[in-house]
Amino acid sequence: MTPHRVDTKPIDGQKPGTSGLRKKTSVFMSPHYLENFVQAIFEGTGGASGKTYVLGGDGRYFNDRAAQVILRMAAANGAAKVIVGKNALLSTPAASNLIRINKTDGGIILSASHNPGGPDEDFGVKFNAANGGPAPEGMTEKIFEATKSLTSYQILDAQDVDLSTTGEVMLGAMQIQVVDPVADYARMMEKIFDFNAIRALFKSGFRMRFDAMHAVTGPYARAIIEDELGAPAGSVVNAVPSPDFGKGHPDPNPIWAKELMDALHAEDGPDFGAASDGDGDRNMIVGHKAYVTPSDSLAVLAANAKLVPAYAGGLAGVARSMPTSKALDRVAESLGIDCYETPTGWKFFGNLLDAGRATLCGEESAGTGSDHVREKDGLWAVLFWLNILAARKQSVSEIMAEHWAAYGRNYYSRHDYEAVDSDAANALVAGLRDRLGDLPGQSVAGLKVDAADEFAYDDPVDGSRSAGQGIRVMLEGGGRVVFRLSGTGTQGATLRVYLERVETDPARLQDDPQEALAPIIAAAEALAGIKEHTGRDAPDVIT
Ligand code: G16
Repeated sequence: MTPHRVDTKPIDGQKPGTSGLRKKTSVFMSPHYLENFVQAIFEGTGGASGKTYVLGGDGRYFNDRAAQVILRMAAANGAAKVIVGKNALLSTPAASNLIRINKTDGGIILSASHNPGGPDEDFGVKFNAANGGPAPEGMTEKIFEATKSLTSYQILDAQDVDLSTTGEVMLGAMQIQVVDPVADYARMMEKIFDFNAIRALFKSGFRMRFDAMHAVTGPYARAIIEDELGAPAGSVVNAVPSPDFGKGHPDPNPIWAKELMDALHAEDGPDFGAASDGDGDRNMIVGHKAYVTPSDSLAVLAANAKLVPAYAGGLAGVARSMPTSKALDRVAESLGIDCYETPTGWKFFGNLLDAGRATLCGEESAGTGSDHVREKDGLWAVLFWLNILAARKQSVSEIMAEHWAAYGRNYYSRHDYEAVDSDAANALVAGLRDRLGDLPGQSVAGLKVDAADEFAYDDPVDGSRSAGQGIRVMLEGGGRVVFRLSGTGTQGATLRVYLERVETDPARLQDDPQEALAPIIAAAEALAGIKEHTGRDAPDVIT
């Protein structure tokens, strides 16, 4: 087994986005593409020599091949050890946990999250730092810089490593430890939640359906929800990870998890439904005939955190990404704790969690998590809800109704325009940016603009500044529109329009969100000229 150096040239466009580098699978499979990026990860983070890493992915097409390449490259670059999930599988939160409990130097996670998988779909690689969280911007910049000057990469000439059985094996001078992807994660969940209360809930006849969407959480959910907590067999569906996610789109929202929505809206449907995404960090929560938006879910978790053993002592603070609704802010205010507003991207929560300023964090994009790891965690959010349901002995819709009665309801929706021409999307944002100074005081579709800006974040822990994080327009009466271009798409641009309005009238708390938001939707169109710029009459996805 000889390490050798392969000559290469920089490849354009290897700039990590909101969450690592995501491209079409065929791009990642093209000559030197994966190898260049992995070498850049090593070089951009001070070299691999003597280091220990965690490695795993969501099982999508090319996951297995990419893992073998990365192992050979880690060995050739002098890494001391790689801890890898059996069959190269690890959910993102489980990888974060392994990085932390083994005090490794970081981890490489193979996933394009909720994007579909397959030879014609998407693949992704992200690097997580030693705290278990996504590489912060300073680090991804260094990785990107390294991609621009590569002249060679190092790889070992070797056979594939058998990753199908747990145990230790050597690859050249590097140790590989193949671990059960579920065991340590399940142990952590048991320490956080009241498993006995949840067991009693299932014993009482409570029915749930967890849709793993043919992705990585299947084995985790089966082991924890069915085997440990006693939910009847069959409560977890679509539980076997498949390389193309059963030809589906592993994005837990009412559109892509329609099967689950239908089941929960049937007369005799289960009491509780949940889903997770490709790599297990996102979640969707739905009660019987009651969909809970991610923003509302975050607020409910914060308001009920004391019911969970690990958070019974109270929350240090909470944080949400800027486009996430302000439902969380109202809970934080009543708890008397800080609520931080960060740019989109889990990496921005890392410093707040490390510094002990925030305990719970969340995003409108179906991500919720806490200081137990440094990633959002889909199954954790589901167990949190189960813990609350077990403690409160109420239905999801009763809990929501009481929550809105206490705090008001932040009607919220996100409209996505996908695969829009990039120039057109940039022109739309540039047009808004140019008018920011003039907007306050103007009336748009009958609503007065209170304030408008482009969001910039000054990290209170390390003082770094992240600018250009979305256009915000605040409307009279607590309404808000945010315009942002996604940082995770792989085709053209995705325009996200985030719409929000607060309602405190007790008689108006159960309206249809799209109807409740109609004035805000009209204001968004009037502000940005979405139809004119994108040529689209309606969004592709409404969540
Ligand atoms: C990633 C990030 C999230 C972000 C989401 C959407 O999630 O980790 O922080 O909210 O993308 O980002 P964007 O609006 O830029 O597409 P995931 O689950 O895809 O890793």
